[in-house]
Amino acid sequence: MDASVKRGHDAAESGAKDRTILAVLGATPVFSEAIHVGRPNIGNRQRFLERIETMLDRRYLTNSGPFERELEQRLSGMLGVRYCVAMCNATVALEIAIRALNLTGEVIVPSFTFVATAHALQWQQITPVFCDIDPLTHNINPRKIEHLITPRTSGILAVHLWGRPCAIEELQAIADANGLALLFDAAHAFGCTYGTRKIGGFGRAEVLSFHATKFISAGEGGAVMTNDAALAERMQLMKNFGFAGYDNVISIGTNGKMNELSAAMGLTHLESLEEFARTNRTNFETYEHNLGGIRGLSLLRYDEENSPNYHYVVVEVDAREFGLTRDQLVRVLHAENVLARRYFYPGVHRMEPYRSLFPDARHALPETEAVAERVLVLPTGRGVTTVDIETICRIIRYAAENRGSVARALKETQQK
Ligand code: T4K
Repeated sequence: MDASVKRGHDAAESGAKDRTILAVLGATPVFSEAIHVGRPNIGNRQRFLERIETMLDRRYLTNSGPFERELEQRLSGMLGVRYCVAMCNATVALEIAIRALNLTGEVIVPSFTFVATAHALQWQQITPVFCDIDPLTHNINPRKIEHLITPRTSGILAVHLWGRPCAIEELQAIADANGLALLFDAAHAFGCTYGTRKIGGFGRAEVLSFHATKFISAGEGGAVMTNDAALAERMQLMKNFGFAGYDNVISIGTNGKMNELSAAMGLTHLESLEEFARTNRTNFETYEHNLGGIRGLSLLRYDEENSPNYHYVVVEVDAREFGLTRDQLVRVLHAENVLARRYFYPGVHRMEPYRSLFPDARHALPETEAVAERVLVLPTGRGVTTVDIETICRIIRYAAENRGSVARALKETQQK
């Protein structure tokens, strides 16, 4: 029996269903092992091992190897985008795309994202100018962009958060009207669409992540997708120190190459894409069914029209209605070994170096601040079972129903 399946059975058999007490109220944690957000999806082991054998046989481990090139071709074909430049991770891919696009000065970016989005700019002395989000979509709010544009602004870096596409047309119109480059951080959006068009082909370029915790993983990995031949060529050079051939360096560069081990894993996981998507969807529906009717707790919905990958199960906690704050609920879940995450708390503007550089940023980011206090990401993927999810939902429901005693117990433990 798969470890996670066994764990689910244990939880069910140990009476999780009828538990009248939570770990924060003194009971034994319902899960004996931690349940993580971001447990990697693992594809066909045999196919992966065969590829590793092939890699060893041909003694080609990195530097534009056959698997890396095959992955680039597969991704271009699949997403209908002319060029794909595979990289070692999405952070370096963002840095290289930003540099190859000649972005300078200031770039407008949401603060409600993983810190890498802003770091990729600041790392190269480009100022991230934080823009507020739309509280419904959690994506950058196009209506808040124009007043942030200054003579130093060179681009907009938008994020398709949770795999839900940004307001792409509005963003493109603003970029065009102001002569700005539009770049997308599509780290969450692999396999998703904007209506009928696949994410990957919008703006000047889009950046994908194949980190271990992502929908399709290469262990570590990323890629930049673009329809611009000259841009793709610049990025291919930049990811390999600027080498155009033996002993011939023709541009500034770094080491952004994807190694063959990662490419082999990426290719293998691509073959399981539909299976992973099905699991994510079933998990999402299990959460939807079991969290229904809990006051003050809302599950972030996906629009079928945009072919969601359902890779993130995101809930928002309205503390007044729910009776506990999001952070109190996190403590309840962590006590049960359910390591729910507060992505992307507290907002990049409250992390260093941005907190020191822009101490007043929060005044212009009211929606970011509010959403960062409400959001909680729950475990999904193939590492959790339906029974695990039902148990997690029961914990949440029970906490809501016993909010008074839970709040008192949490206060007492905090005072100790
Ligand atoms: N843009 C956006 C919008 C992003 O979300 C990200 C990355 C990037 C850009 C940059 O992409 P990359 O350069 O990474 O390709 C994690 C990931 O490290 C990060 O890739 C991801 N976003 C972010 C949302 O989540 P942490 O700091 O939360 O990771 P960590 O180590 O806490 O891992 C999450 C959980 O997953 C752990 O509790 C344990 C579990 N886990 C993790 C790994 C790596 C496993 O069970 N096995 C594993 O192998 O950032």
